[in-house]
Amino acid sequence: MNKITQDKIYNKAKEWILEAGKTIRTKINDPIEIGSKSNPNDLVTSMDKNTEKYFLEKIKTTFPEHLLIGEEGFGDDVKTLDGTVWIIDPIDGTMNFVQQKRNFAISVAIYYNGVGEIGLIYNVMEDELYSAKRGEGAYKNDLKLSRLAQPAILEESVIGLNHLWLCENRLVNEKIMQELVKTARGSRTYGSAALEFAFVAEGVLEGYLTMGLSPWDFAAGMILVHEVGGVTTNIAGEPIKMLERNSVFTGHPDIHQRILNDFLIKAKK
Ligand code: 2AM
Ligand code: CA
Repeated sequence: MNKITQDKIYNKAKEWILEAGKTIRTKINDPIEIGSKSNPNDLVTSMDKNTEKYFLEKIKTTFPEHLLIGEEGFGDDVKTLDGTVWIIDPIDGTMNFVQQKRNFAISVAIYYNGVGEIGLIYNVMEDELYSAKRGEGAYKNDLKLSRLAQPAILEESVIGLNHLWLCENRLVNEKIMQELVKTARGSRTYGSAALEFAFVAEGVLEGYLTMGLSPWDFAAGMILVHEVGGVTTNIAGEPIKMLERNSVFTGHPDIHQRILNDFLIKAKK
């Protein structure tokens, strides 16, 4: 994608994500319809659906040839990443949105022929926009993110992971995961994959591990992390399949390598 096209799409995506976030903030205390999807704790609300429809309408009017993959299914039935494809999670961290009215994000990624060109993650209630264009680094609002340029060691790092990793589960040996938590300086669970990716790009989390994410949860975050020199793979260290559900491990390159070698490879069931 050439620079002029990249800038044109970026400017629109930024305008729309800020506008969508403003609408959510305005309506944050209105009554909402809450339903569930794959399991009783996998929530969806009228706000998720309306926000996705807002992006669909804007994209199809402004860029009729672009395709959309959206969590709530209003977009296109996309089978390949040929052409320009938007991958959107209208609300990432829906449980936080419902229960806490904070700690959720809108995630927007734009891929061109399979290459991540633009990543935007908007922490709606904090009014903090994480953004990246391919080849130009990543920003939190106007601040360029650069903490991943410094070396990192696990003993002084904070790692994001869901507490279910530490309970009996089918993917990893929980005892080894408990050792990881004890070895790191601290662990955190924020409940929004997009925000956890943004925090890795910012350098306030040195790593984030999760068992199962869909393209809309990781598409923008991977671009942000890549732009600051971070690494994203599945928990076996293999490349992410962009159109499938994957386990995901993203982080500072030093921490990614250490956790993979010293913990994840041994923990695999
Ligand atoms: P969501 O809020 O957009 O559904 C919660 O730990 C994180 O995992 C959120 O980013 C959530 O995204 C994501 N997630 C992915 N699949 C999920 C599922 N089946 N149930 C709940 N959260 C899921
Ligand atoms: Ca969502």
